[in-house]
Amino acid sequence: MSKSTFAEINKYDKLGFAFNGGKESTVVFNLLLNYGHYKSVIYFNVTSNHDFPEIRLFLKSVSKKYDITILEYSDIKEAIIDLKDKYKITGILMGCRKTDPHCSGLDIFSPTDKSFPNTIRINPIINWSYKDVWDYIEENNVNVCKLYEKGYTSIGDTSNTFPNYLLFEHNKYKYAKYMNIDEKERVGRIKYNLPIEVSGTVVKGKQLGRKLGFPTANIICDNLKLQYGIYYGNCILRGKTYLSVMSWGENIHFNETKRILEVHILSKFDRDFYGDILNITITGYIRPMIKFNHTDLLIQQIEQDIKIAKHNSC
Ligand code: ADP
Ligand code: RBF
Ligand code: MG
Repeated sequence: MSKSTFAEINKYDKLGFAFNGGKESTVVFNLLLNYGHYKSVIYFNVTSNHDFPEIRLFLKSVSKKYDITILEYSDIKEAIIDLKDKYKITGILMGCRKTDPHCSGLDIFSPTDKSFPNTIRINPIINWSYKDVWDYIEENNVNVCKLYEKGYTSIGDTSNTFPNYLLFEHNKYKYAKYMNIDEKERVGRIKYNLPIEVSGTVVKGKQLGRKLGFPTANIICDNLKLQYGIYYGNCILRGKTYLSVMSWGENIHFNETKRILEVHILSKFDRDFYGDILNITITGYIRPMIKFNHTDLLIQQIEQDIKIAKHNSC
């Protein structure tokens, strides 16, 4: 991104700006303040019932500080139609980067896809890396949403976005800019929305969980719509509710190919409870399933998962 890019952008008569309060749109807003005509832009955001309160607060504070109005829509296509119709916009500024889903083919100026109302998407930071974004934020003292201080590296909404487990150290999350593996930016985001409730009977397995130090109640649930990974939540056993960590999928560390839900309850029990029913509510996501180089590393990571579950659920 250079000044000359903004010279091109400034030729557009009336621009919309998809300002969602995430780090990229905040950087584009800052570029607009420095090089563009921010007062003549039409700001909008596509909101949902699951928006983070921190994002709402952040957008409110920006709109107050810079005296801008941010229009709210519930659907992006509806938004484009309305902005074209009412405000005669000829393009939309966005904070997309190539590493975002469906964005690898985009350039700084790209028309909308055939399935969208026709306009030009303008992506000033399309070629920036995760590190580029944080370097800019730091160099320009840009104020970003508080969620980035709580371990989030990429933000969707409360049903599908969790802190990045790679930032969890010494029982707390580090600031987002300290996550230094660009490809792991979206590791806290999932495809299906939480919470999810699932019930099942505890079945017997190879009894390996207890050898690792983490007995897991195994539940067969073939129709669980959830991406494989490590989660936390509550489970009710014989009328009592317990905090639990769970793994869902194939235990690739042990070359297993059968998918299974395993629940490790964070409480000690005197005896087994095979045959009992567990009512499970999965409330949070921790990380993907991993094949480690050594089983000791799996054990260490499970200890860390438990700390994350306790930290995130209080
Ligand atoms: P399996 O391979 O049969 O699942 P595990 O070694 O994983 O064997 O042990 C799980 C069993 O241990 C559970 O089915 C349950 O009956 C019992 N158990 C005891 N304490 C716990 C706990 N804290 N969390 C889950 N299961 C536990
Ligand atoms: N299995 C894996 O193959 N990879 C993992 O990263 C992994 N993480 C787990 C994290 C937690 C919190 C729990 C409870 C289990 C995890 N498992 C994982 C499943 C583990 O392999 C399984 O519980 C044992 O093999 C006993 O069945
Ligand atoms: Mg088990």
